[in-house]
Amino acid sequence: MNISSVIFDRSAPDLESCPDESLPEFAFIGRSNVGKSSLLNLLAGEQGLARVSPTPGFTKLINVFTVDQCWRLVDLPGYGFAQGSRKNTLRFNRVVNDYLENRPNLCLVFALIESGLAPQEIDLKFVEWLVRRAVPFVLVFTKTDKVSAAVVQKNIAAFTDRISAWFEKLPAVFTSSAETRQGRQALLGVIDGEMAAINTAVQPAQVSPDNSPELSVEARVRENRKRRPDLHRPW
Ligand SMILES: Nc1nc2c(ncn2[C@@H]2O[C@H](COP(=O)(O)OP(=O)(O)OP(=O)(O)O)[C@@H](O)[C@H]2O)c(=O)[nH]1
Ligand SMILES: [Mg+2]
Repeated sequence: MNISSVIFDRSAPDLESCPDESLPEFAFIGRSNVGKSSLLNLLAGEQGLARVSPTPGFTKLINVFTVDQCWRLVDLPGYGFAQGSRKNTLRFNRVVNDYLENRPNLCLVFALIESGLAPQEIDLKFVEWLVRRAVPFVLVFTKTDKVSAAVVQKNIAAFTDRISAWFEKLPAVFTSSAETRQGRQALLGVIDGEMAAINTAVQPAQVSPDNSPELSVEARVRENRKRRPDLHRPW
C-alpha cells in the first residue's frame, strides 16, 4: 500500500466531536508510552504528525488523521496512566471506551503491547475487555529494537499463552519498531486487506436494482465484522 496524503482532521474531546462516520477508521490503543503515536507516524510515513513524548499520558484527545481521503488513522489516549493514583490500575479513559464500543465505522484496532515486557496484568485485562465487547483487533508488540529477538519471542509466547483460552483462534500478532521501521509494510497490508473486505461487504438484499452497492461505510463495516471468524482474516 502506498500512502499519498495524510491530513490532520481534528483532536476530539469525545465521541460526539469526532468527524462523521463516512470513512473506515483504524485506531491505536495501548498502555501510555507503549508507542501508539510513534506507530501512527510510522504507518503514515511522516514524523511529527501525531505528537510523541517520553512522558506517559501525553495523548489526551482522540486525534484523527485522514489518509488519501479514503480512511482514517485514530490516535487514542493510552490507559494505565493515572497521575497521583495507584500505578497499573485498570483506568480506561471513558472517552476511549465510548469510542471503541460505539464507533460504527471503527474497522480495526491495533492493540499495542511493549515487546520488552513480560505480560502485564493491565494489558491482559484490556485485551479481555476488547474480546468481551467484540471489538476487532490485532496485537502489535512494539519497540522491538530495544530488546533481542529472543526476548521479543519469549514475551509474545507468554502473552498469547495467557490469552489463548479466550479464543478459538488467536488474534493475529505483529511486531513493530518506530526506530527501525520494522513492521510497517505488514501493518499497512492489514489495513489494505480490511479496506478490500469492507469494499466487498455488501448484503445481496441491499444491492440496488442497477447492481451497485448502496451500503454506507458504517453498514459495510458492520457487515464485515459479522464475517468473523474466518481463517483468512487476521482476527
Ligand atoms: N526505541 C524505541 N522507542 C520508541 C518506539 N516507539 C516509541 N518510542 C518512544 O517511546 C516514547 C513514547 O512514545 P509515544 O509514541 O508518544 O507513545 P504513546 O503510546 O503515544 O504515549 P501516550 O500518548 O502518552 O499514551 C517516546 O519517547 C518514543 O520516542 C520504538 O519503536 N522504539
Ligand atoms: Mg500518544
